[in-house]
Amino acid sequence: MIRELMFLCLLNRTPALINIGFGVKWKEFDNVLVSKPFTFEILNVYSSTECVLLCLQIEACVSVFYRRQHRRCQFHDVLFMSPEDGQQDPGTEYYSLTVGTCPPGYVHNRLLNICYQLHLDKITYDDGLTDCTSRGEHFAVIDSEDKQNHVAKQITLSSDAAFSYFLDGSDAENEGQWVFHDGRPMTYFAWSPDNPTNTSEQHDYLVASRFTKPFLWQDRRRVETKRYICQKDL
Ligand SMILES: [Ca+2]
Repeated sequence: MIRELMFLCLLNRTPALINIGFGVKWKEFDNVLVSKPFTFEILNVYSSTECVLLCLQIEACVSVFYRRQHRRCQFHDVLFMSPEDGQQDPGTEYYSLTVGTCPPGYVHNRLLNICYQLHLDKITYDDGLTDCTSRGEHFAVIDSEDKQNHVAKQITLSSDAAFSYFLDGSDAENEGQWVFHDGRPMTYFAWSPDNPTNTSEQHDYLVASRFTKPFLWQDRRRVETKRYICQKDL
């Protein structure tokens, strides 16, 4: 619950924008370093501004940790949501990048052209979808292995991974014919072993399951409660 409240606080506050364009400074991470795998790092970077601009040049870069005392710029392809995961490291600053119409606080993977938020409250499919659509969004569309791998990594590294997430995709209209929210047929699938089950009626809704890492899919019922991911079209 504490983690969820902290996450909500992070989302509800207005991040401080630094004055060079696209970097959003996450003040909660000041002097905290999340020591989880970074994609790579560049040394002899003399300012956080330069670090953010370097991230901007790399499409896969979602966020950066800048360690002033070491002049070290570390690039991540995920967004960290809680400084609880980090360790004290004086002089560390954290920035995420959201470019164009992707709002601050969202995960923006520019390489995959996807902009989304993880929502850590557990609710039904209908309630989650209502929340997404209230902002003009939909559940996250996973239509490639690259997106599946990215989102699975984002879930694993940025939140308590012991929960499953609703994604976009359903075969409620025609059993076995999976379509996205806009009716587009799904052609990529990352089913868990022995899924889809269709063991009873209404197993028609896509879930990234905590039971089969890295968050492979199951067909679940809309009345179950899960976390969920909302995606904003760019
Ligand atoms: Ca079904």
